[in-house]
This record gives sequence, C-alpha cells and structure tokens, in this order.
Amino acid sequence: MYRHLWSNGPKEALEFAEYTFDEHFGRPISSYPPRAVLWDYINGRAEKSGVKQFVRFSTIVRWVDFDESSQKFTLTVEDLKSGTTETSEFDQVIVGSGHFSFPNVPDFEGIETFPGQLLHAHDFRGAEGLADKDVLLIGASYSAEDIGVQTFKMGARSVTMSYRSAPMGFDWPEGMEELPLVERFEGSTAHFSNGESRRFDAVVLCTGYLHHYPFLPSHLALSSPNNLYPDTLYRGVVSEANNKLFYLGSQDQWFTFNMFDAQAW
Ligand code: NA7
Repeated sequence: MYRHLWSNGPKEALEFAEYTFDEHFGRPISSYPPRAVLWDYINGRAEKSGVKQFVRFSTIVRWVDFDESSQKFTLTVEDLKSGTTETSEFDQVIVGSGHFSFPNVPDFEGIETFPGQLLHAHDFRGAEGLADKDVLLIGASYSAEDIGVQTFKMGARSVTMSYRSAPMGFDWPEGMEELPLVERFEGSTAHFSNGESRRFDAVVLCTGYLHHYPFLPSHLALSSPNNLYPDTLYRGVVSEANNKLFYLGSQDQWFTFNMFDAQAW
C-alpha cells in the first residue's frame, strides 16, 4: 500500500450493510477516500462488532494438514513475538489471506542488466524518487494507471505504459503514452514490439499478483489466474478438493467489502 493510494471504487459501492460511512464519520464524506480513511472505516466496524477479541494477531500460519481419518485440520502456527510454534486442531478452515500480495514478476530479455531502478508495484511506496525521470510501467490495469498518473503528477519527465493485450486508451496528457509490449532491454533502452524504442531511468512492473498459499499442501491450495470465477471453488467459496475448506475473496475484486460479506454469510 503506497502513501498516496486512493480507493479506485466509489465508497457508496463499498459500504458495509450494517455499518455505514455516515455512521462511522458522523457526516458525509467524499466518494473516493484515501487509504487511511478507508482503513479507519474498516477498523471502526471491527471495533464496534468486538471481533478483535477473537483474532490472534502477530501469529502466522505456517502449515495446514488435513487428516482423512479424523477429518480434522491441524494448523501449525508461529507466535511472531515469542518465536514459539504450536499446533491446534480445527474442523473447518477459511482462507482469507487475499491474493494481491505475491507479485507476478515476468521475465524480459535483458532486464537483468537494466542499469536503472527496477521494482514491482508491490514494492512501490511513493513517486518522489521518480521526479525528473523517464519511467516505464509494464501492465495496463489498475496499478499501471494509478502509479503512472501519480508518478507523472509528482514530476516524472515522461511516463510510458506498456501493454500486453490492449491499451487502456485514456486521453493521456502530453508526456504520458502507451506502447505495446516490451520485447527486450538493451542497457537502459527498451525495445517495443511495434519497433519503437525508448531510454528509461526506472521500470515499474505493474504486472499483477499470483495466488500464493505457502501454508497449504498443493492439492488444497487454490491455483487460478486472477479472474471472477476461479476454477475448483463451488459457488466461488467451497474448495472442491475438501468441502471443509473455504476461500473468501479469492475472485478479482470490484465491490470488495460487500462481496466478502456475502461470501461470509
Ligand atoms: P491486474 O489487474 O491483475 O493487472 C495486471 C496487468 O499486468 C494486466 O494489464 C496484465 O496484462 C499485465 N501483465 C501480466 N503479466 C504480464 C506480462 N507477462 N507481460 C506484460 N503484461 C503483463 O493487477 P493490478 O496490480 O493492476 O491490480 C490489482 C488490483 O486489481 C487490486 O488491487 C484490486 O483493486 C483489483 P493483460 O491485460 O492480462 O494482458
């Protein structure tokens, strides 16, 4: 989550059914709140419901095993404060760890010798360091659009966005442009599939995320591209590999909070 991240969906379409924005803030607020405001709202609902007393914070699930004979899961968890590991048994497991945190890092010929700054959107924290630079973003979705516009606003000399399937096609200001996919890098020069080339100081891979469940054996771990109906999930929630295992929010997201709630209900 970068400093100047803003909600890209109107808050009216994200509102929790039983805890409104008006209730939380005590007055109307704008439709596209910055991340700190959205966090405050989510946290307010958690405080009001008292759910936090049931959550073990600073505890990471290291492994989940299912025993066919007892029909129970054994979870191995590590307390990150004490460094101790313990196991406990559960009848059912709900995976709600999200799928927008493990970066998809595609390879491009020559990128390993690109002399400038190279990072994935996951590690982007702010555009201050990209002022006066020629910046290339690879990808044509939410991250490329948002980080590209922000980088340009904050003083980048030029912003180029490279697409694989289709351009975003917005009416970009002078200094921003879209080009087809990068074919290879040669030093600080990127060559694009339409034959054009440009020199860059920095590259940001806005190439999305991978489903990644390192705490699950592979036959239980959801394997899917980022789409609206991941295969092998009955009604988008119940694992077909084990009907005591559930996934919440594993779809591509539009109306996130409402969808998480509907799935939980
Ligand atoms: P997205 O929405 O999953 O988009 C990933 C983009 O990266 C998309 O344009 C892909 O192109 C592109 N991509 C993926 N692999 C490659 C390769 N190998 N080469 C070129 N381009 C590639 O991820 P975002 O981070 O933008 O958004 C995440 C948000 O989605 C999340 O925060 C929620 O708000 C919802 P494609 O169009 O598939 O050809």
